[in-house]
Amino acid sequence: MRVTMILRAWLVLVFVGSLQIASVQSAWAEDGYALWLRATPVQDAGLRRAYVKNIKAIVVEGNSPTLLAAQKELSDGLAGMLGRDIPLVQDLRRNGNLLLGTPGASEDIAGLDLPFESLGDEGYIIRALKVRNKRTIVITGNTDTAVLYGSFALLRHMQTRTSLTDIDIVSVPKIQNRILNHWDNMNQTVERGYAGESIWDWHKLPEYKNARYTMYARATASLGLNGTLLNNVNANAAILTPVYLEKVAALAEVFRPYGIKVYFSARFSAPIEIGGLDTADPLSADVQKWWAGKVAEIYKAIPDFGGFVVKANSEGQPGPQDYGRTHKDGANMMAQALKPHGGIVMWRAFVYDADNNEDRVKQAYTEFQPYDGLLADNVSVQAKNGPLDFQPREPIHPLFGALPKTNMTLELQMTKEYLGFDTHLAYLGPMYEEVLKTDTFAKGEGSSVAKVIDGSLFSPKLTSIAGVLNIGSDRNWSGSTFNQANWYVFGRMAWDPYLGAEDMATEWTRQTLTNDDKAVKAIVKIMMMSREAVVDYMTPLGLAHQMDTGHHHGPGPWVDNLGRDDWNPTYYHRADEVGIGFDRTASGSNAASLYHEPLASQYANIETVPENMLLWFHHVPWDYKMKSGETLWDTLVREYTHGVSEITEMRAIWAKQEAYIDAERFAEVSALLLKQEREAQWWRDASIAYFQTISKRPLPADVTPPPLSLEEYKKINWPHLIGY
Ligand code: BDP
Repeated sequence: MRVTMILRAWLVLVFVGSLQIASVQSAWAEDGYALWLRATPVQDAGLRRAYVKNIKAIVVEGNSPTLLAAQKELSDGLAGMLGRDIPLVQDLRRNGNLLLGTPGASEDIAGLDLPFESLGDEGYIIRALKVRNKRTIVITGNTDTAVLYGSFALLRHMQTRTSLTDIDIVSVPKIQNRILNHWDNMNQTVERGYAGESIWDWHKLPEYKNARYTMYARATASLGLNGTLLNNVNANAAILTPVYLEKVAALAEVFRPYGIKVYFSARFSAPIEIGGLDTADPLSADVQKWWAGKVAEIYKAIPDFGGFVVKANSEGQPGPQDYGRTHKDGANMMAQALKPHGGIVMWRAFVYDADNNEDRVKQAYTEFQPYDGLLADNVSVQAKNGPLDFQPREPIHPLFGALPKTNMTLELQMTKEYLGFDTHLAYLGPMYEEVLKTDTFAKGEGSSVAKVIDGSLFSPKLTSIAGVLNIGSDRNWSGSTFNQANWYVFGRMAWDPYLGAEDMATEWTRQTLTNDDKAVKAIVKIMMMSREAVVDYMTPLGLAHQMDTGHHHGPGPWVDNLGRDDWNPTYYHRADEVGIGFDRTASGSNAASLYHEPLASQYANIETVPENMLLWFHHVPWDYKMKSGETLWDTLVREYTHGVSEITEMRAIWAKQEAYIDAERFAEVSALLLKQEREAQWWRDASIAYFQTISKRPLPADVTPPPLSLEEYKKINWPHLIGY
């Protein structure tokens, strides 16, 4: 009896002690480095007891590096959450087992009645059941990588404090290639990067592998992403040289256990720059031979290499058109080199030409649509979500739904080049959801972009999604706490493009910030308001590309002197004494006609176009009556103003969360929201000051006028910004 009491007291001490260690550790770690992989102690005693009852021991059937990684995630995560070590055992205990493995390696698992045939290579099952009559939670799939994904999913389940009793999850990725795109230069700067330097320390590789690489792989795999493009699409051919291949091989070794393949941006003129040829013409036999040899060399160093992304004949990059050839010729030539090794080419559709006067948002369609059915089956056309360039809001790219016989990759941007860099809080989940849910009507109603991308609409051979990442050497990875949520939501939606933005915000908040129900609700509210607020104070009602030159920080609607017409904000807003907006109907560029019906007519008709895209498609008189009954001019002013007041409200909501958030991140977010409010005000004031000189109309009576003159706003400039 006494022995039992002493034992109990000791256990309590150990438990409390480990909780304290865990919280000291987490207090130390709350600088954001741990991302959403924080396994903090479960405070609810009942839930904790239930977890402990369900998981008393871990059994791993197999010893591959991937399974060891899965086991380590579970051991560390469970210890953090439950305050005790969960032993790793060889055999199933009486009850409360966590059993990991594939049916190929485990007889016990092979004997279970589970739907393995529906899982493919990466899908997983987590199910509470009896194995040899012992209560067990099994995490399984057809490959060790699938088991790793399932392990992360179980931890996510517990980090969001969901019950494990009767857990039954079957999850299969809907898109095959789920790829992060780094726009990282070889000198460690990052194009459009606002979170420090590139995390790839090329100088120290291959000898020194920074611990960050493993952490990066863990975070990436925890979301189910399976590829990473290491270098900027404005590519340097150096990455294809032996010195760098050795460095990349070292990175690939770190990533391999986590199921992550590496990809390169391949510079089209590499045969000249590093190959000693005098041409990069895709139809030249020498060029073809060079690429075939180069690809073989890459696969020798990195046997599971994923393939190339190519930005060609766009913004000054070399490409097949330099030799009178086409994108099709270029893409198919590279595809041929990769084909014997199982590699793929993602050929970017972000093309527009200095000598082409066609509306920029039509050019990619004009270039690529005629190639439908003519591209090799290991080529995928990679198009940005909208036809212009990652603006706060754009309609979908008309190529989605226009290439039924072509593989397509959707490219999203996590780095907020046009949405306030690292400082403005703009959760992009709602934008991604808006894009994915948009109906292309390519095969009648119900032909969403998600269905184009996941292959369920046209059954392409490859399905892919890419996201331009927002991380760097900053301790918190993304330059700000909330920017981490964009990496998170991209990854989760890449796995399943039908997931909801709000659910993902909730998941992220619970894992990253707090599990207090009220605080979670408040924080998710802020997140869900944020992107629309940015749209309102930067580019309301379908305006686009109003950012200042080059760096894209702050307003520049007056800019009209750049080298190309379609780099100027004035080209996009077209404000004159009559009205504002870009006529993309039949009387203008007719870009609306590139969409399938009924979308084309809906956009082309000023009465039916969604108001949030009005000025994208129409040149609208200042006095046009909006649905609210107010004029366009008054509405425009109100939208800008509303954007600012949304940030004020977000700040007020955040201020009330102090008790639930660690001091470091609370202070950081508070400070950045203040900066955002000031900059939103600047955006609003400068934009109104400028457009009023053209509309020549008074502001609505209840609206505060901008405090400075237009000339003063024009003088604000930022000569030392990073990221471009
Ligand atoms: C634009 C960026 C530029 C990129 C380009 C691209 O301003 O830095 O190189 O997109 O996607 O948004 O190629």
